[in-house]
Amino acid sequence: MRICWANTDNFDDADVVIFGIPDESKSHSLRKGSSEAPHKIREISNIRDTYKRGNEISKGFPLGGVKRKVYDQGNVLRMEAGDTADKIVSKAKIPIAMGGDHSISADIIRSIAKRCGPVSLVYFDAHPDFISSSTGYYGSVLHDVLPNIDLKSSVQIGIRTPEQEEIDNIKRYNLKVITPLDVLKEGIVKIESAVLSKLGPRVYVSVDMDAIDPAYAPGVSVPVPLGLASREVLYLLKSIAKKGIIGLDIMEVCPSYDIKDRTSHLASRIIGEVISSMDKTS
Ligand SMILES: [Mn+2]
Repeated sequence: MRICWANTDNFDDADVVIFGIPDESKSHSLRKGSSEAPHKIREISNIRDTYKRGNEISKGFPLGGVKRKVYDQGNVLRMEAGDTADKIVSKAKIPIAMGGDHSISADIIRSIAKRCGPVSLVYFDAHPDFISSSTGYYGSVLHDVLPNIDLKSSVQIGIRTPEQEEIDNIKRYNLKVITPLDVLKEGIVKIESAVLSKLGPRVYVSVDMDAIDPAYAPGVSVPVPLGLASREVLYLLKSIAKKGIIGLDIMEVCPSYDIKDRTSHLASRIIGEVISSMDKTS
């Protein structure tokens, strides 16, 4: 099954290539099931983001439409994620990866940075994932990719439950962090300009769905209350996508803990909206 935004069966024709990584082996969460996310997001996108009249099936597009050519190449193994992203970027296409646990992002970022140079990382997450005393898992992503990102032009958004070690690392590396309360206080337009003005020429966006409040996204591996509203994340994502991104991932959806598939539906819509905004006009 392909995600409903897919509109070409030909990799070579595509501007955007979507792939899934159904793997949660580097998660420490007691809530198992993020490996089910790629399948569930595709399934829900075909059920909820489409409308049926008799035998006719029509998609519920973002208002700007989806003009880019989108190819869904199916799922790959964790060990193939880096090479898959590299192959897509090497053909000047934009990869969109669906996890799986968040540590997969490290493989993708490493491989894109190797080809294109250090990236400006926009990291939506409730957790900084900036543990350095342990590596190669979903809590150490930031530390694992330090050589592959341009810290000065990187930012974390949605952070609200750092461990002491992570607070120390944020200070030590002078990483820009925007909390949900910052967004509330400053307002989304001010936050938008702060983020956009920070970014360099190569922007990679990683979305841990737990950045969003569990009221909107209950089906995640490590939920934390007091998060961002889904529209705040969407507003920033669309704005960053308009400026231009080199790649995107959507991680940590956990369908087995979801309520009526609303988190998978949200992930599907976010993917459609981001692709729509790549055209700069919508
Ligand atoms: Mn994370």
